[in-house]
Amino acid sequence: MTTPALLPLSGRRIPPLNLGPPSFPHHRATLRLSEKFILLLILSAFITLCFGAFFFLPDSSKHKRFDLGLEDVLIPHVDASKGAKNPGVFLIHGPDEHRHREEEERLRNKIRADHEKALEEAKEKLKKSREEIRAEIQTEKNKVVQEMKTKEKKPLPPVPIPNLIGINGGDPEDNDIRKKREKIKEMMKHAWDNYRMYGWGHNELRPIAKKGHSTNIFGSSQMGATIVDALDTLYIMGLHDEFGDGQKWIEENLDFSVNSEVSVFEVNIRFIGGLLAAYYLSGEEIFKIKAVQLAEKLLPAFNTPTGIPWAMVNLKSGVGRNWGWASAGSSILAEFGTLHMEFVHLSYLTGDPVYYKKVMHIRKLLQKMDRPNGLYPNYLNPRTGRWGQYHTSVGGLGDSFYEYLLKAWLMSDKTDHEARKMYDDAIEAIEKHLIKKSRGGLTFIGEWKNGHLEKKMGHLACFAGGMFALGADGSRMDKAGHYLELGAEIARTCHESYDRTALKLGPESFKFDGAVEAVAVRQAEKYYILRPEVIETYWYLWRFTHDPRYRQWGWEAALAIEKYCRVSGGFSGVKDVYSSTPTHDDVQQSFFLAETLKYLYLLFSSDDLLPLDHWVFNTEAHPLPVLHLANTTLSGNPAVR
Ligand code: DMJ
Repeated sequence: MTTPALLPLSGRRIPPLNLGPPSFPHHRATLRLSEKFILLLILSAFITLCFGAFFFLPDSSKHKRFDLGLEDVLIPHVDASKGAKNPGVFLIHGPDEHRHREEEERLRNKIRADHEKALEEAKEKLKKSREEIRAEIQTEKNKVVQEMKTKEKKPLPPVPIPNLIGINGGDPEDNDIRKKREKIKEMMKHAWDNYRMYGWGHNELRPIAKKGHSTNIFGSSQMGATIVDALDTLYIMGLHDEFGDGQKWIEENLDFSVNSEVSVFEVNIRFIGGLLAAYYLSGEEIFKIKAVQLAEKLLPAFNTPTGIPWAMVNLKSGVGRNWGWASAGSSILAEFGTLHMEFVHLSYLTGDPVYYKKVMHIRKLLQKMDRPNGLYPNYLNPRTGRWGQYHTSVGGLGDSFYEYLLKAWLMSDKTDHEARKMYDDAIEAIEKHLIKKSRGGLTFIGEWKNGHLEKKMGHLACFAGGMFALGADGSRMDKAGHYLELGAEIARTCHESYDRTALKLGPESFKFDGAVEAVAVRQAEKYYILRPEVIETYWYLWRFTHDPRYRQWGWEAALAIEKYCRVSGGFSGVKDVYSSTPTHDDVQQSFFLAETLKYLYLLFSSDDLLPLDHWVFNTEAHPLPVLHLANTTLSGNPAVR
């Protein structure tokens, strides 16, 4: 059989190809790379796949339903049922064997016939004109778009929702504290209203230029980062009209099918975390749906040889890559290690184990690796699975990895012992190698770089005071008192870093070097960009000790922000905290609304607002409920609010 010469579909010529499968007359045909050829290839691949798949069909007894129960999501399935010692081996004898053979033969014949039919159809297709094929492709495309739209509208399956405790109220009894809380709420309104007025839909706000702002972490499109990040703060403050405006914008505008390369970590903690928290607090399905849509777009980032995700992913193409500045093409510990909370909740809410599996894979891989001095280096190459530079930090690049080990345990109602063990081991190594006392008696966390300790602590590392306090209960050898004390010491050091400046706001990082203690030395380290970590630590320490100093320190910080960072168009970071005449950086960071103002508000609220035995805050301060086994309602029942 000879194939007639094909009309060229494009101007580019390709060499002749041998298209003859063994069961067909051998023939050669000269083709151009065209849609026809691609179609034929796809069809042949599909048929081969079907044929092969038959021989790999798993035995139905091994099928395992992915239940929505907590155990199913949080604990990998072990099917110990049916008593088979070796479930992979099946021996069939006698008449059964004969029937089995006949059945196999029948199926083989059917597959062969289907195969030949499909090839006939493919040949038919090749006879069509270019226009006809184009029209068919267009119809197919429309069908896919239509299917996707229907899928978007389809509600997710109902799941047991944890009882939600303490999502409203928190009114303090003390009049003075109540006024302080009101002041923080007013600051939130100022930040939000100005963003609403000048930056609506943009990722962030330039409060002085009074226009939108963005950075590369959010990619090139307007994703309304401030809206998503601020939602839960608005909700707990009782700013329901503002919350409603945000919800409307999300419903009508938040679209993830954009050709934009975003940071997987930032999008996870701010967007997925923010949407999930907004869903749990308000019960509005749209937030859950958007969170899941976005999570699906992040999944291609995990397509690396090791399963350690790329730092960035293009939301449209799914192509991932790492930051150019990261050591030897590495992914960053604090980035790939800060996905667990959100991903477990995604599996919990959707019933789809894919998210859970991705983060558990990362955990297992990390467990197997050697750690120099028991410390986790900040860089890991996703192609080779080897550490990059030996640099360990509890501040930038490392921080929230440790935080998420502890919070994975808390979020599982303290049942994820593996996470707790990893946290305890890591903290012991950190205490041994990185935590020191300065000459003046300040406890600080240094950074380990190529075999020596750099006596420098970043503002970011100040969150660890709160983490040590949060992890005190449940610590090894009942060292709860020790860790609470350690948390308090870190809080004091970070307060000193604020107190030793002209503006009473902390620098980006500070040194402990001879006479220099808790002070920034380099000009490039003197800025304050509305970061939350120090106030976060005050809040945790307040909850665990009720020592009034933490409210006092928090109030000092709030007043300093009000005095030096507030401008008519919102709040701005400052470039030098040691200069009494501050220069603004003209950026209102989304985390200022998500974290800094939320922690301040909670600091001046009573403890029954978002109690810590029911809620775990993600690293962007978005509260997610503890998945209590005994505290779930039946599937489909509305959450108790
Ligand atoms: C926030 O986006 C998160 O807290 C993150 O973990 C690191 N720090 C910034 C704010 O400083």
